[in-house]
Amino acid sequence: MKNFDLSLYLVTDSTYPNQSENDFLKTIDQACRGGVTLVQLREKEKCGLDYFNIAQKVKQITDSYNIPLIIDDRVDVAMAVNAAGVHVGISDIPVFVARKLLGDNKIVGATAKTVEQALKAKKEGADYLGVGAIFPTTTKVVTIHTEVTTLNDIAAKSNLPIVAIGGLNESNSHVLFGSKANGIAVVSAIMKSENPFETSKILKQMVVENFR
Ligand code: TZP
Ligand code: MG
Repeated sequence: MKNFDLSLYLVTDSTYPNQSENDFLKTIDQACRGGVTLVQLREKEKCGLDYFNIAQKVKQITDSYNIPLIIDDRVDVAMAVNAAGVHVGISDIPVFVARKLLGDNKIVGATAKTVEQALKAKKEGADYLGVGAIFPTTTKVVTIHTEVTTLNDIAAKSNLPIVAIGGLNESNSHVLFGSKANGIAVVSAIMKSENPFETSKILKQMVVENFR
């Protein structure tokens, strides 16, 4: 069954300088132990083989914590490692195609920066929407600023679960308290943390106590 919790959604980054593969995997492991509820493997530069290989390793970790693994962009990689689903953006395989390829039992997430994009994603079969960037981000991404009011509008009109993304951390996520976001997606807050276990624990508690 398709069952997922957007409370604390870790999006990975394996491209930091001086980060070995082992460091990368250890960070994900610690984050899972700290309370992350969903993991998205996000690789923008890897070839298919390297994406597949790292996805298999990350899947071993997420499986051991019973946390769903989402693959960014690549439906083929998601299928190849039997991931829980895929996340697609505006320039990726369309939501309806991802849905057709993966079937109804897999999670298809989509990026939406406007109500129009959100309604299209919903119509095509998206299970949740990633909305942002709420704050400026240091993570390599092409994005635009999204107001919390826009996020609320997207949630109200699409009636889909929403995860907020973009520059979020423990000192600024309060802007989302009382919003229609179901949780936060973070890259650097956890991936760059000295203690990903503690950071995840703190973020998780904050979301559980203050989000809907
Ligand atoms: N989409 C919108 S902002 C973003 C993505 C993938 C990056 C978020 O990274 P960080 O480090 O949490 O700001
Ligand atoms: Mg994408």
